[in-house]
Amino acid sequence: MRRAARTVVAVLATTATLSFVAQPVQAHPQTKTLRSAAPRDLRIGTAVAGGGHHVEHSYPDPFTYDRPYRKVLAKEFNSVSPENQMKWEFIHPERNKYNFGPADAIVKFARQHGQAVRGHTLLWHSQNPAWLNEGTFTKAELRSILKSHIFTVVGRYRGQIQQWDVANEIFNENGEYRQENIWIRELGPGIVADAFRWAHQADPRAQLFLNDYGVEWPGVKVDAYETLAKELLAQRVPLHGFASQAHLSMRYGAPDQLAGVLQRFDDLGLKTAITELDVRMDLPEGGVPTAEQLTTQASYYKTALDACLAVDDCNSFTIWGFTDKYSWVPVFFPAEGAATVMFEDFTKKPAYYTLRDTLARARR
Ligand code: 9MR
Repeated sequence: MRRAARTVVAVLATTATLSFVAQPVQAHPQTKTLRSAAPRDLRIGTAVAGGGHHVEHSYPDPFTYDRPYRKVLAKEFNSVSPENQMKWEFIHPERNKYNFGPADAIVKFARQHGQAVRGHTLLWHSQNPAWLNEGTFTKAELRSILKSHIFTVVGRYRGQIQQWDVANEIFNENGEYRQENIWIRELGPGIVADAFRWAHQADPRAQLFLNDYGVEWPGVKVDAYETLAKELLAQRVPLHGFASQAHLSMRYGAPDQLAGVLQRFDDLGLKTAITELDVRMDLPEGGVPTAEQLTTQASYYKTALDACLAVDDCNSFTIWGFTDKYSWVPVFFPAEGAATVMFEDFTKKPAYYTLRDTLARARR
């Protein structure tokens, strides 16, 4: 379908050139924002800043209190992913206590602004609460804790979450199950299938995903996911998608093999998605990226978007925050930064315009 759209654009462009159309000024009148430029079958998303590293900063919760931020969030995106607000340590801080307020607010905002929500995440090794990490539980108890968490959280937002990252980062760089994942270590890898089954029972309409970083190029990690996906599908486990987070660094080159990776999962009948794209760079002294760096960054963003556009069932393209003001990158990679598509004052970088133009061209 997207191929057909490109043909139409080409034909129109030819016609316009030949007949010298009087008012060519608004070549893409629909291209004012990312969401309005995008093909109708592609959601354009962002992480919604809050929790996690933001807690260490002196600013108040960005999603709740930064009005200009909220305005851009509503205007530019038609999908949102809670950056931390649905993670275990945030939403389930004590064994018998859930903290739904912040996640509820995001889901409500999304409803008001015609946005889909990507739920993140249910089974992960990181950002688990102390009561879970440090508790002493039997295997049966752990299993029932996970099951009841999934039924409670997925059930609460039943019908309101388009895609759930059910299993996040379950393999290490060698393609082995991560032993620091409490669920896998204590209950064995079979727990992954159960998590998908429980999430599906709790919300039969949500699309259920495997999600990871370091899968932008072929290698043992991608192989591990492909093998797992085949196994789960053969067992009729409700797995619907595979997602590449795509946290990129200009140190390691453009994601020029991403389309091929996504295609392998599309070939299995799965949906694919880009879920956490950002492109960090080594900042010069003074912290301001050079024009050349911004151009290279834009080209990486475009390569990632092109990969998604090239694959039939890649219907969700999410960047991990849209402004450097709140990016996680400088906190975790002190020498690097400027990873998002807008500067701290929300002015747009070349990466923003490149994404918008590429979306507009791909739109039917
Ligand atoms: O952006 C998130 C940041 O606020 C948290 O402090 C951090 C802690 O692990 O997690 C960040 O988000 C991660 C996401 O949930 C999973 N993939 C990697 C992301 C960047 O670390």
